[in-house]
Amino acid sequence: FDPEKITVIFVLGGPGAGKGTQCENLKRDYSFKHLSAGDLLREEQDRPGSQFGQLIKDYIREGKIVPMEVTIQLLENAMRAAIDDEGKTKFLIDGFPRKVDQAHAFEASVCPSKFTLFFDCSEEVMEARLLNRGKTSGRADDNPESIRKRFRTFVETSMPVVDEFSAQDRVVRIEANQPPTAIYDIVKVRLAARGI
Ligand code: UP5
Ligand code: MG
Repeated sequence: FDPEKITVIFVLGGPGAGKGTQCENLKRDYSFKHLSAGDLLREEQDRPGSQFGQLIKDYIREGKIVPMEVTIQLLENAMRAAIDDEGKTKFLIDGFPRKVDQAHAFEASVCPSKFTLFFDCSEEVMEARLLNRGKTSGRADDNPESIRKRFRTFVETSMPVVDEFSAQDRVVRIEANQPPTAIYDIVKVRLAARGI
């Protein structure tokens, strides 16, 4: 992908921080394409004949990170399919990269990111949101045990990605312990400051 034409913004944050919710707002109001790595993995899991179905299912339930070969291929395919005719496209890559080596691989082999939007939310608040969603979501990982594992993976493995980007001044951090509309108001201001 040509970084002159393609804009990639990573959207990170713990499980239930509100990544998907805010991406939908941005997709509605800006010309972003929203690609959720978790959604792409769940689609691949359910695709008849997928050789990765069982693997993805096991990893998601355990809150573990699916090998990046699978996720990067899914993201790359989805990006190719979503690119506009003239080639200029802005992507929100939601929930990826979740590991430092994934960040390096994606930026080297697919496209460098412009910056990362990081939704910073307390575990207490995220847990309440996920348990509430779990009543109706049907997601195999919205149960107390999987949530605990997801939090652990986030702290141990995914936060280092945010820390590394942060040290390079490539993170826009948003306080996410507040109602969705309040968060979104801040997001808009902070994006404008970055020329979006
Ligand atoms: N909600 C949202 N914002 C709110 C607010 N401000 N106030 C009150 N409620 C709010 O929101 C979660 C819930 O909270 C919803 O009910 C929402 O209405 C409410 P959502 O916007 O969905 O939060 P999000 O951060 O997107 O939470 P999600 O559960 O999707 O986060 P995860 O990061 O856990 O899930 P994801 O789908 O990205 O990944 C799932 C699994 O896939 C991972 O654990 C991993 O096993 C695997 N995976 C990989 O292996 N590799 C990848 O690259 C990506 C995923
Ligand atoms: Mg999500």
